Amino acid sequence: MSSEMGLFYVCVLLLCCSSFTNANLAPDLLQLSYSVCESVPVGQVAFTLEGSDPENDPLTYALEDIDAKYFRVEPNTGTVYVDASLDRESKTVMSDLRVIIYDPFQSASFRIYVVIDDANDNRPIFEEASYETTVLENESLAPLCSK
Ligand SMILES: [Ca+2]
Ligand SMILES: [Ca+2]
Ligand SMILES: [Ca+2]
Repeated sequence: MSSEMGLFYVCVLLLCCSSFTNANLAPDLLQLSYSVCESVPVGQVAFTLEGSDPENDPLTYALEDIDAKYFRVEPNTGTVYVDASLDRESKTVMSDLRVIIYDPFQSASFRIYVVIDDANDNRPIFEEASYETTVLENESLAPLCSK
């Protein structure tokens, strides 16, 4: 047997060994994009993470990266709560966000996107600082002004 063939068999053996020790497969995340309305207050449920695992291992969840500060995840259930007030007018999509799912042996990381849905939460903006109109002297002002 040539030394090259010997090396080949060693590699195959190592691959077998490493796949044996990795026999427990990493969990998967079923959904990568979510949406939550900007009107959902702090402390309320935003969405729920759902992982699956080939061995049905118990899973725990964590959120990481910059946009994780807006949310809090319950590690054992995957329920995600709003943790800082959301504002679609300043940020429409949270994309700097990763979910880490752990089973007892493995972990897996997934980048997720959270679209912030619009609520009608802004007063109308007047384009002019003041508006002028003409009112006749003998016209009743009752419908226009209130005391
Ligand atoms: Ca597993
Ligand atoms: Ca807003
Ligand atoms: Ca809005």
